[in-house]
Amino acid sequence: MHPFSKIKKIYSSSELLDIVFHRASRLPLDVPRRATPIVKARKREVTRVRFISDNLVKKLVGMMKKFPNLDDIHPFYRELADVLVGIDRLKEVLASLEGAARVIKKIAREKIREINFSKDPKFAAKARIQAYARISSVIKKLEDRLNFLIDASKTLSRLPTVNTDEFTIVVAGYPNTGKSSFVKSVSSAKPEIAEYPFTTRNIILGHFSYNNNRFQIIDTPGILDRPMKDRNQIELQAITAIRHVANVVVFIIDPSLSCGYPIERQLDLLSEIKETFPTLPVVNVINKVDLIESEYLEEVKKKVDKPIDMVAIQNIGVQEAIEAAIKAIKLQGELRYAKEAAF
Ligand SMILES: Nc1nc2c(ncn2[C@@H]2O[C@H](COP(=O)(O)OP(=O)(O)O)[C@@H](O)[C@H]2O)c(=O)[nH]1
Ligand SMILES: [Mg+2]
Repeated sequence: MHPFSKIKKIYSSSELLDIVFHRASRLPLDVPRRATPIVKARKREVTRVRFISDNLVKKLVGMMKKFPNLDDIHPFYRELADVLVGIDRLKEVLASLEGAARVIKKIAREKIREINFSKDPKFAAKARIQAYARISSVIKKLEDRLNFLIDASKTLSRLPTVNTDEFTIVVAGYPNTGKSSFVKSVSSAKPEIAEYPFTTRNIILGHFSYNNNRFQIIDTPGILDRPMKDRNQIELQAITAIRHVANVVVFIIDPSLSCGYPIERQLDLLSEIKETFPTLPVVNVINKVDLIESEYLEEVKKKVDKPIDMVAIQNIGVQEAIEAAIKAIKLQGELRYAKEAAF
């Protein structure tokens, strides 16, 4: 579950009007048979106006209430929502639903009073028609905003469920270096596959426990596997969002060249990732060591800070990599704690 997973169906202006007015036209009216024509008319028209008003207000407020309070959601989701649909616009639109509900209530109140004071069935009907017209125009004015909300709700409800309470390990490295193999080998259950709106490829989320702590490991294809200069603004913001959940980055290097990227380019990406996440520890892992000569491995290891050897597909070095990541998270936490305590 994530902050936008409860969003209900958003109705367009015309859907709202169609549903509510259609139902109003079929309302059962239990007016005493012997009542005078004006008493019958008042009762009939008041019932209709009240029905229209109550139902539209209920639908508008209902749609709005299913959205989370945008000031309370986790920064990861706020950042994503901001890139995807714009937080300010979303706030404005949600507030306008509430505003419209208030206006509709006011119109209904006024017109119901007019109906109750009318002396002639014709005037009662006229007041009801005026109420319908004014209420419809309030709903029609919401058209663009509701259409925006329909698109926004589709996009936001599909966001991946990232558990913002678990410690989070983010896996980075060029394509085919073994990131997914690593995530699979670490996770207790089958990793979840979720859409991430910035790439055509899905992100992969694994979970595991270590010393009674819950950890989550995220593989983000298309996000942290390419030089920053090749990215557009939206992708950069997608990276920023990741920063809000990440506690440590595990960077995977494939020295065997079977991934298709020369080692120098992989090391450049590593530097870039360190610059992008200046406050995060980065654990360096050299994967596919089964495919290379030991002399070459030693040469590569000289270029990398505290490298860990791994053969992800044989589960060799995976535990060491995870322990290094957890140790880095712990150290980071202690440093932060020490810094806070110093003040
Ligand atoms: N020989 C060898 N192959 C590996 C190792 N790790 C991954 N592979 C293979 O490398 C390819 C790419 O791995 P994958 O995990 O999909 O890489 P990703 O694109 O970074 O997620 C796959 O064919 C894996 O089976 C390893 O340690 N040794
Ligand atoms: Mg992969």
